[in-house]
Amino acid sequence: MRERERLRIAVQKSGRLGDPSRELLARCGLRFRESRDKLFCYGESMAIDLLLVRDDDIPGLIDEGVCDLGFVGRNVLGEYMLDNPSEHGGLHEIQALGFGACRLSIAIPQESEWEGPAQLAGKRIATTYPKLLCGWLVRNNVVATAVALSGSVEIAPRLGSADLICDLVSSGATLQANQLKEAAVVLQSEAVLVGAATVPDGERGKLLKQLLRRLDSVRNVRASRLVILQAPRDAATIIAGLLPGCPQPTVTTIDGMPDQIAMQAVCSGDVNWHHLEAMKRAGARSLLVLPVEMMLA
Ligand code: PRT
Ligand code: ZN
Repeated sequence: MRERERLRIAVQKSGRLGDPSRELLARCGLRFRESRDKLFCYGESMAIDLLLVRDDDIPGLIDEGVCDLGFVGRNVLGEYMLDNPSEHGGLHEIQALGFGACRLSIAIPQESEWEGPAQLAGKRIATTYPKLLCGWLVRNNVVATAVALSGSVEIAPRLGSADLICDLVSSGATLQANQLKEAAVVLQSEAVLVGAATVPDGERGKLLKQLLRRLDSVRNVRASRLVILQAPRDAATIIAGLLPGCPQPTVTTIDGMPDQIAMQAVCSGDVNWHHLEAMKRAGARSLLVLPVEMMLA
């Protein structure tokens, strides 16, 4: 069989992760043409295509070599990896993507007190993530039963099929609506980029590395701000020390004002009013904070 030359990424078709995943790829400069059945997107700007699928299928598609990369929740990836110790060299989380944050948590009835893992002994816990739950129970020396369900976990206690639940939580509103409360976090999750443990050879390998560099850059840009200011020359060192993220600022002279400087710096992380006020007290003026659109080191 001829080696596939185009890189293929598995993305959730609909649901919580579909849109943010595709937005992130668009920010990396990738443009696609969707097939009529909306299951395949042909990469027009680079030889990178998308397969639009259910999130649960993403780890398997990479494991089988159908796709090279995927955007999926750490919860889905973690459960798959525990369930399928791979014959194909394994999958790995390449990087966290900063969206889709949630927790896989054990929830107990609102009226119960949480006294620690030991109180779960002998209980039946309904979950869609039995392997992750069992791992947590073992690590906490608790003998309890994971009742594997494919959905509607939160109603299991009312139906009598379980005593407690272990489910994904973000705002906590669903737990509250079911008279439950979060007791212990089994896994902190968010969307992650997953790939095979071995990088493909040839053209696909080059594309993969190029895409990872762009994803890194998009992530850095998101967390970066360009700070521009003017200040007396003798305050420059103090002001540079107040810039968040310890950047190396560029300092230039201002024509006709030998005792004044202009400074600009790309700061990583949050630049807030507190930072600006501290710089102003140190002598800075004409302070500007701008978002960064693109960055290539
Ligand atoms: O159809 P497909 O199988 O592709 O989608 P799906 O229905 O299985 O997945 P989807 O789109 O619901 O979730 C995809 C991924 O988003 C999950 O695997 C998580 O990694 C992540 N994610 C982030 C969440 C949540 N937040 C979340 N809140 N997944 C599910 N929920 C559920 C939660 O279990 C609760 O029942 O949403 C409900 C509301 O949460 P609260 O706490 O805000 O009330
Ligand atoms: Zn799913």
